[in-house]
Amino acid sequence: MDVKTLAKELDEALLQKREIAPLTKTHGDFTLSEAYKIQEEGLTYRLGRGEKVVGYKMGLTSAAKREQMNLGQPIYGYLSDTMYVRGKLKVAEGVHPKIEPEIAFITNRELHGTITREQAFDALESVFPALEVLDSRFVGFKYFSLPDVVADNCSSWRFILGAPQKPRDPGGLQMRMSIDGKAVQEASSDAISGNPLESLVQLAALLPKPLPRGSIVLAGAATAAAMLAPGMKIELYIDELGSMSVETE
Ligand code: OOG
Ligand code: MG
Repeated sequence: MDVKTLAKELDEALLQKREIAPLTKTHGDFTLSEAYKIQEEGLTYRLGRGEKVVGYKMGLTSAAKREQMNLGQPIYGYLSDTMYVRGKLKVAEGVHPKIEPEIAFITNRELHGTITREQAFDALESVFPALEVLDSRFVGFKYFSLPDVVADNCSSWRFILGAPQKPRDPGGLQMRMSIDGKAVQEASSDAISGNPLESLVQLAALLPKPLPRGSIVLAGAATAAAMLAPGMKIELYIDELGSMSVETE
């Protein structure tokens, strides 16, 4: 298993909008820590193209997501400035994108290592309703292993933030995602590890280096993701945090 070869294969698939077989199928098994090395190597290509890291995403923090992907533990990936969508979401720029309801934070201090939920709360600069758009590089977006997903930056592709809200406990909030006016997914924010603040606790513990102040953090989806097509309007309503929407083309 060569970290550079695998990272290059994923990066080319990303640039060419091409599906590839799961890396563990073509190159044999590798460990989760090797997978994070592939993820990091992949990031160097993107930094070389001028992208900047603006934060991190947590994934598989809800039982609904772990069941949808048949994978078992929370993982993280990076978010770059070019992944942040402010206008319409262009579905054709991806392979088979899916959207999911999340809560996001911006942090007001550096975080690293073991922190409590209270310390995570004190580190909130703002809280947002957020949508993550996933797009796996792997065929059919399924039947891959945890190391495959982590190497592929945890399927992260685009994200959208609603209006920033003052720091508040993000637990116990009802979340509803609708597509073209029809509710497609609904859950309490507690579906995210019991409280979305736990995602910040988990990220600080998992990251090998400090999480910088001012980072955007996606807490992970509260429900399974929904397939996207051009011409859709996706809305997310979260109690106390308000509504946001994005249109696809
Ligand atoms: C892995 C990424 C999971 C989440 O919010 O749970 C994720 C995947 O579903 O491909 O982003
Ligand atoms: Mg997600």
